[in-house]
Amino acid sequence: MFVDRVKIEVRAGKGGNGAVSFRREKFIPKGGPNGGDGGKGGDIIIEADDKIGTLIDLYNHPHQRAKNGESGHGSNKTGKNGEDLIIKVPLGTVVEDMNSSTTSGDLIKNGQRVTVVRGGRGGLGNYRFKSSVRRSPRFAQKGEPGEEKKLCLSLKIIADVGLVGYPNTGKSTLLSRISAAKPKIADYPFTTLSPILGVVSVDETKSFMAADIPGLIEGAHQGTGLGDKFLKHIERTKLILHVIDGSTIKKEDPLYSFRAINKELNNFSEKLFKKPQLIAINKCDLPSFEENIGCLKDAFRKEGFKIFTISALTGVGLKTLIYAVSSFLDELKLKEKETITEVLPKKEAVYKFTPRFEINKKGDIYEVTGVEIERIVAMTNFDNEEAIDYFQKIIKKIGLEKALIKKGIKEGEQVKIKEIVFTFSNK
Ligand SMILES: Nc1nc2c(ncn2[C@@H]2O[C@H](COP(=O)(O)OP(=O)(O)OP(=O)(O)O)[C@@H](O)[C@H]2O)c(=O)[nH]1
Ligand SMILES: [Mg+2]
Repeated sequence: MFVDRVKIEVRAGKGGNGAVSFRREKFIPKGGPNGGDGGKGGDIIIEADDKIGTLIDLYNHPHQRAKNGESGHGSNKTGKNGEDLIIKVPLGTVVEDMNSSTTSGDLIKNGQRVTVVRGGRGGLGNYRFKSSVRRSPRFAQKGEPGEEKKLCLSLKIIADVGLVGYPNTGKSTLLSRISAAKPKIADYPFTTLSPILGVVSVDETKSFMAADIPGLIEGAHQGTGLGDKFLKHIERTKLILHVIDGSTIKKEDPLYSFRAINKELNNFSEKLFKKPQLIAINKCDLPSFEENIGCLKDAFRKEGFKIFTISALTGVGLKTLIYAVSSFLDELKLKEKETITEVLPKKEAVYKFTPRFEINKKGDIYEVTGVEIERIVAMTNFDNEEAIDYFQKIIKKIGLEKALIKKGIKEGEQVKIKEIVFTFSNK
């Protein structure tokens, strides 16, 4: 199955908890605190890999988790970091964050990576809380939760050349002849059901990538045949190789199928329609080809297109065609800089000022939200009184206490941060 769009949920690893521990040495009755920090949680990284062709693995496993960090140990030993999770995807995968609908990555080169969620920091061990007034802290921080995101991954194949044409014109036969790809070939329309890539060697030093897509017919944009849903896969190609079956044409209008396909391209996107096209007139080994080629040549000449007569079956004309495609691509390379900026639009970074917290009164409860404060709550062990004391100090330090008073909070009223509810007191 060819899967080119998946929705997945990713969760980075939680940081390990900090340890509470004290030195126990001979002859030292009361050792100091030595609980180590927790390890960092694993990140989740998405990496483009040219050996992968579809997003099927993610379709089957839409929940992806990275490993948690390990808890800290005594003797100030930090816990082990959680291993990062690397998800491999095909070249041309675009990663979108579904909540903010921002593109977090457009993976167009082999090995290119994007970190989509970060693992939580490890909680601090108790030795970190030692101070002149707190000689033996009996609490440590919990690990920070890992980031979570819902992502949408969609694949837009990266190829230099896209093969388009009516069904049965010989696109797959052509790809199988000029590359090592093994697409299905048969004498009926719509043999090819999903895009197939092949590397075409021009000579020892040069090659290009060609993509064979399912055949198109009139009305593809309305879903006729296999529809136009595969056209997005050739949106990023530099050149279209339009394959025409020279053995069967409408005598009264030799360019009928050519125009019909172009109409579908235009209906899909103007950008696609405006891509340069080379024309390959196939099946020159068949007798009926001879009858048609004259008027086809005339018609294309009038339209200003360059044509190549070939037989994908016997191999006639394929070398000339490959060289022509390759030199065309070379010429385009000069303009490549523009193409690259088109593929990777330079987005202006928008820096939003995020307040440290926000207070909203809901009924009788003051609800506090904010990334930083929620993180502090998640990392506090509320079963431990010393940790609670420490938490109260932090609340004061970041100005939350003052802000609550300003909002009109009274002694004994309730404050909620995430799932923690506590009673306000500033005595
Ligand atoms: N005689 C002859 N037959 C050819 C040639 N090229 C392809 N064929 C035949 O045409 C039929 C269709 O070929 P495919 O390569 O499957 O055509 P396609 O354009 O990929 O078709 P779809 O995938 O359905 O769009 C097969 O029976 C091929 O053997 C050629 O150059 N000469
Ligand atoms: Mg085919």
